Amino acid sequence: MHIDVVSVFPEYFHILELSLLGKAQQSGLLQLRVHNLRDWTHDVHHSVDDTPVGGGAGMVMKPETWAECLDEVLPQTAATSHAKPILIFPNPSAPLFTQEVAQELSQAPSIAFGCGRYEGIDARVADYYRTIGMPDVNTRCTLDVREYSIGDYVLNGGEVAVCVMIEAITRLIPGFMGNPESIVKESYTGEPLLEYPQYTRPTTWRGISVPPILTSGDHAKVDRFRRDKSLEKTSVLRPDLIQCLDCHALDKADRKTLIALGWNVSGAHPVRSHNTH
Ligand code: 6GU
Repeated sequence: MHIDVVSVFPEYFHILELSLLGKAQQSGLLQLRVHNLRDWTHDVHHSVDDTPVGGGAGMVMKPETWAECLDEVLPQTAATSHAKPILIFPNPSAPLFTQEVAQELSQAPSIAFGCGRYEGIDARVADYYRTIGMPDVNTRCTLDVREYSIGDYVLNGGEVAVCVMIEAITRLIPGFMGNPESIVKESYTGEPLLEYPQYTRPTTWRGISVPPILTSGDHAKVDRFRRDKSLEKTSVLRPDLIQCLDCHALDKADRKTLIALGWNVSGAHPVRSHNTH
């Protein structure tokens, strides 16, 4: 996968050289290029922002600098594939970036990210690349322009959000993980349940023992125990995820556990029964 990132703080992306992401870059599985937006400024102060038209607090990133930069960077992003290039702007006022989105984007041959700072980028930039696309006559095509938020809180800029997105996307590229099985059972892949608690040796530590079933050697019982712990944990911490489960996809034991946790499972999706707190 080829990833281009544009930011006024390219240093933020040094963390992507660590651990598995660093290895993926060394092996060529991932090609990451980070561009400094200020390289496309022409004034002595390398200014990239201006006051908002219509008034208000803060600064807005100027469209000219972004466009000069993207006109040069995007054809490089697109060069590696015939697919419609994807351009993503992190934005706290956008749809949520979910595991499903990460899964879809992990199939893309190339992605570009444009990190806004301050009050964001002039809104015409995303609109322009969505409707008019890239300028080069040979590569002229519209882009798949998207905006995503990583959660309901505000960060100072898009850099950290883009690091999060890149990590979530690239670890799903086939061959990225040493052990691809560890992805299969994770929270949010497939059925959206939180993961059961994990333990390692010693089986008793500071007087606290691991649940004895886990050392029984009975794999069916271990699987059931873990499944029940997942359901229990999700019911307490993320009841919204339980409400999304498909009751018809639940086995008998799942239903029994959910009923005991205070859910009615006779409809299409679980609903809270009245006999609970
Ligand atoms: Cl994508 N950007 C910023 N600045 N803040 C955020 C965010 C993105 N997602 C959540 N908060």
